[in-house]
Amino acid sequence: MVKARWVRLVAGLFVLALLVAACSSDDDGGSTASTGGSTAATGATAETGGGGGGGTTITIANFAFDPDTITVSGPTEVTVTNNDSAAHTFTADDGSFDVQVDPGATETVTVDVSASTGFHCSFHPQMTGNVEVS
Ligand SMILES: [Cu+2]
Repeated sequence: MVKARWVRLVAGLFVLALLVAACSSDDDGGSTASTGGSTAATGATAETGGGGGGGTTITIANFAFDPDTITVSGPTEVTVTNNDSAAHTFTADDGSFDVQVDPGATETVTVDVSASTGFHCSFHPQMTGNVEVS
């Protein structure tokens, strides 16, 4: 008789525990939702990355720009990496942008030109290229 009452009590506690557990997992659902929110924020960051992806990359190697012609439409971030052992610059013929890129370094400059222009390296006049506006 006492044993049966125990069993009922334990069974009752067990059901109670299940209910609490169920509530807890609802809470987990809630925090999963807020995790989703921060994932959305990360998505916004990815969008920014996408904008950067719209940028252009130029590599300098063997005293030459590669590619030596880039096309922009509106202000464009251009990332220039110098793989040479000499310093170079990425300089607009019209002076609208000018950045020095040391050996092994990467620099980013905003190219904002309204008309096509040439660019060059200030140190090595034979290094030239063109920005075309689309
Ligand atoms: Cu140079």
